[in-house]
Amino acid sequence: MKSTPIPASLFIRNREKMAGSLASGSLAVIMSAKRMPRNGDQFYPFRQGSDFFYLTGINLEECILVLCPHHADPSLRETLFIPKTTARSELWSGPSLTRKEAESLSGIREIRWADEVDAFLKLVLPGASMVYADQKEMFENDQDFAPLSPHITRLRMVKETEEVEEIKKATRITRSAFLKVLERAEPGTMEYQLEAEIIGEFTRSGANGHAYEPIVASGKNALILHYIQNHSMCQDGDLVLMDFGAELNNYAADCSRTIPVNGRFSKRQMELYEAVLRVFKQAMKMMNPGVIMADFHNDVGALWEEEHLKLGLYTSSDVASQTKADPIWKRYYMHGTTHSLGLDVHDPFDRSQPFEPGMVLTCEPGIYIREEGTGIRLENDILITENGPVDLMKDIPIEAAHIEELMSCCK
Ligand SMILES: [Mn+2]
Repeated sequence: MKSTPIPASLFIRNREKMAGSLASGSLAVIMSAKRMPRNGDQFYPFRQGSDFFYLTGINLEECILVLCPHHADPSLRETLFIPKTTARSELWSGPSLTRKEAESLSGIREIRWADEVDAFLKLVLPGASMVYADQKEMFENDQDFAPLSPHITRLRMVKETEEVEEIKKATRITRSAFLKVLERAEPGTMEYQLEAEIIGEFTRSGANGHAYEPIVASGKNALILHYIQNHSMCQDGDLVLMDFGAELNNYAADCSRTIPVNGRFSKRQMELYEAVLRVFKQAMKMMNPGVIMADFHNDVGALWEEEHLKLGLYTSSDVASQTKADPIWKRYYMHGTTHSLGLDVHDPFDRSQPFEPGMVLTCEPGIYIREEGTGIRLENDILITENGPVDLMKDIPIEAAHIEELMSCCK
């Protein structure tokens, strides 16, 4: 990790919460992610499994966490197995984690070598009332295992202060990357050159990299919701929609901004942009405890209906003939308004549950008009609190006039 590790107190608390949610006398086995082969002797960059990281703070492959939270012998309640460094692995990859380091990162006292796990499981499995596993193969083929993910999902939905801090750091890096983009964008710039500004700033700032494949979509490309080719030239008079976010200590930021390539919104672009910004601001205000995600999305759809009418995209007689199953606003707004954010850019979330203080959710309305070849989306990360929504990206320029000013002054 390039950044300061998260204090072990977070992972200790996460395991305590986990223990409270598991059946009495049960045991849980959680595996680290594997290195994924790329080609020949090469591997994709390693990214720890989010559930494993949530419970351990460890960024290492071939690790296994065994929790027997209610075991009579306290020394068997939490055991982390890590791979032993060999002379060969040390020569090629340098020293791996020592047991002392694993202990200080995770707060787990019992750190053992991975080759001891079989013997350990033989010792603790027979007494377990139930076994939870995080690997699908295990609980799908074997009825003796129960899936762990519903329990972790419930916990991961509400963020601890340390987690919000990491997300905030990721949003700050994302902000600097956006400022670089504003300096660089002009007619003739390639979309991938804007992407280069983003990754350049992420790398300089010590982020892991992108939290997800960035979208840099100029002109009509913005109509392709998951456009990631980023290979077109940004043309004078077009907009460029960007959806990007840094990952820091495995925590994601998720931001969308749409800017005029030449630094000035045309009259129509401004009308559309202001509509998206109005919906964004109103939608954000609705993000309060107790709200159900699907209702929130429909309420934002109703805001859109009003804006679409004002923009002349359809008429009130079109509105009168719409059906509840197929609301007319979906013509120009096809994606959801929010998702949970955390260790994953689309963090696990139980959509039947209402918003609660401590949740971090995106707010991302957009408009996509095929007839006009225009797509605009604005997206910030919002912390739900008892005292109303807190915009974690309020410092990332979003007002049209501010964007224009920044684009003119840095040219
Ligand atoms: Mn998003």
